[in-house]
Amino acid sequence: MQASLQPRDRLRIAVQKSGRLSEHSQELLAKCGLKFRTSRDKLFCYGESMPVDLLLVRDDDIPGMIAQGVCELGFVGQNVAREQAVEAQLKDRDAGFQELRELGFGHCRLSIAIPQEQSYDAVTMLAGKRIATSYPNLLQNYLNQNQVSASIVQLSGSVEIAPKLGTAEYICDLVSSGATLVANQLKEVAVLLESQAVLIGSGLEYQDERAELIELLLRRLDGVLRVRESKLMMFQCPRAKLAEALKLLPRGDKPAVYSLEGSLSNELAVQAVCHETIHWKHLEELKAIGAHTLVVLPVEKMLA
Ligand code: PRT
Ligand code: ZN
Repeated sequence: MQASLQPRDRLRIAVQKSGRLSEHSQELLAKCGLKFRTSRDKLFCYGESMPVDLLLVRDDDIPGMIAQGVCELGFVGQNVAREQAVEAQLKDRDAGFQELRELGFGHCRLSIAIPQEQSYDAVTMLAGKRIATSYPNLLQNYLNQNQVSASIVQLSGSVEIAPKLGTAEYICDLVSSGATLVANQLKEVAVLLESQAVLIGSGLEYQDERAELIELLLRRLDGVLRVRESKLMMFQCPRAKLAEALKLLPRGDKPAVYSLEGSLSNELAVQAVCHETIHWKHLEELKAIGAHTLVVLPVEKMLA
């Protein structure tokens, strides 16, 4: 029997111990109502509010830990998840994990960069070059898809100095602001993957308490992700302008409409949860057709 399918009454979630994703991952779990007691070795945190424990590990280990059944869920960069999924695919075996949700933080891209003074007009220019990367499988996949043959120099860090050291002509690395590339006189020429943090899970159907815990957590997580960009918009407008006003609202849930001072009043109050950013332009357009007393409020929790 697979380790992960042996009955267990507590759920385990793996997050990065220290690094770019740690803080946001733990914040998100806190918003889902999870509280942990940090243990002395700081690798295992006991869940106090629910039977859910936290494992603090290196990000690269998280997909494998799920595949081995050490934990059920994990927060990791899509770049790490895809690299390991593509590796499994290229070796014709099952990755043992699935992406469950995109989490909206840790945004970056995996890109090819070349020395600033060189020109680049097509992927064929990679042919015969040495490209340094920590993502050999994603790069190989990209080269295969474009039917280009190049040699991959696998490095575990400091990829950006490879061209200067002469170990490779080009690099394939994560970029967010682009400052590291500029500092190393490199320029981004192709994007292989747009990445962000994702929640991954085993995709197994558990027959014990874990099934319900996962379902509950996903429901809460969806609520948290949904309200992150959401705002409650309230305003008043003449009854005759209601249809026009509703068309001007950013995307959101069906608005509630109330009549003021009894049903015969010509003034209506509208309340809408919007899931897109509400810009000043939205408010000004509403005001221009006769809406007034426009208020935009943050949403803290929501159960749709
Ligand atoms: O110790 P552990 O193995 O857990 O940590 P790590 O060093 O492997 O990971 P860490 O904390 O550096 O990154 C964790 C995850 O954050 C990555 O897998 C990505 O999903 C995400 N992320 C977001 C980034 C970046 N932005 C990023 N800019 N990861 C790395 N970088 C590096 C990049 O490699 C390059 O060296 O930052 C540099 C480029 O940044 P800019 O802003 O100069 O372009
Ligand atoms: Zn790592």
